[in-house]
Amino acid sequence: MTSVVISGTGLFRPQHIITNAELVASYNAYVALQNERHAEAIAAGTREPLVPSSVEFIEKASGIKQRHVLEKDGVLDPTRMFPRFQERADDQLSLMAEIAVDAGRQALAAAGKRADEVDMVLCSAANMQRAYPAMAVEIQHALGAGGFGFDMNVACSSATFGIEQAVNAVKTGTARCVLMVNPEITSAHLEWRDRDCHFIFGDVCTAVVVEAADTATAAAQWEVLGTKLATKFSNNIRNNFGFMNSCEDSDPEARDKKFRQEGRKVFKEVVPMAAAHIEAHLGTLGFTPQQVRRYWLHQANLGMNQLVLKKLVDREVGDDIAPLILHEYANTASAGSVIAFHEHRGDLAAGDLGVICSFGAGYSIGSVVVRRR
Ligand code: CO8
Repeated sequence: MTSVVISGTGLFRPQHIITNAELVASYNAYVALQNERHAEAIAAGTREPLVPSSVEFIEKASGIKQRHVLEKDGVLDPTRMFPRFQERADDQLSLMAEIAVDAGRQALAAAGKRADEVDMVLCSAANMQRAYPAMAVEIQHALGAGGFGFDMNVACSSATFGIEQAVNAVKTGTARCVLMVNPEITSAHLEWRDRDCHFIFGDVCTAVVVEAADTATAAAQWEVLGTKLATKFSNNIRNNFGFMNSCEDSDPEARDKKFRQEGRKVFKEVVPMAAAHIEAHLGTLGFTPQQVRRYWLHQANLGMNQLVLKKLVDREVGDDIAPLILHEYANTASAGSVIAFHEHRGDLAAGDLGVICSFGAGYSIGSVVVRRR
């Protein structure tokens, strides 16, 4: 069976940063405006006043300190609270494709590959900018890649599920070199006016090159020893935005239909699932969790990652075993574990074992066990 490697990764990081202090100041200005607007109803007891957000809560509950975003003025404007993007003509590169092309080029350069050597492009993300033509086909075209491309979405597990599709395509001979990209424009599908979740997400794009070991020339390669995917239906993280919304005649005053979650339930239910999933996956490959040199975990919540690791290795571990990127990037949906892998793998030695693992909506869990060559 063909041995398959990850030979390069890339990361597009938007230039704008929103700190927790900026975010909370804007949210609290929105709260003051709303409470003023509805002062009579609040005084009459027919409406609950909105409650301010706080930096202390955000940092304690999540570990997030800031987030990168593609556009910040619109998000921070208390009379708007979502990014301001210029609509582009059909003959211009779309925004999602633009950030994917940037990350994709970096990954190809790291792998020492030309775009025309790529014969499969996978665009795998929690939301697509449009239904069709597939984002992956536009990215394939913009890069000058060959073969074919398609889109896929498994929310926060889109990247690990994408890596498995790439690995299988190379193993079966469907493709020789796959570029898998995760453009996550979370700022456009976050309800910034919801105190429970306004702090959670940030924008980025990650890219991964997967190819047969016998074609790989990169100095550092990561052999994929195995992949394991699992899903279990849950309503605790949902995005009801979709093409049928305009036919449903819903209440125009109702909350934005995009991201919402029962954060506590997700935390409690997903932690044991993720730990058991990783342990079982390692077991099928003949390894124990203690033998893993590094875990590049999904980046949703600091406490969540600490608990997953505690269940796995029965002790507290630090950044050297499970690096965190959450404080800088926030939750970047499917890109989080790939950012951790991109930024924190250079110090590992040949033979070292690592696990890339995502968990999120669906529920979905994906793990990729790799060994440095
Ligand atoms: N400021 C101050 N106080 C607040 C705030 C705030 N902003 N928000 C809530 N509070 C208050 C609450 O009102 C509550 O008060 P009380 O105790 O008086 O009722 C108290 O703080 C505690 O609230 P919570 O129970 O909600 O707080 P938690 O400690 O549970 O922390 C978290 C909330 C951080 C959300 C936490 O539950 C968490 O991280 N859970 C895991 C979430 C997770 O992993 N989700 C996966 C998400 S992503 C995914 O899979 C797909 C996403 C696709 C992309 C979408 C892009 C937009």
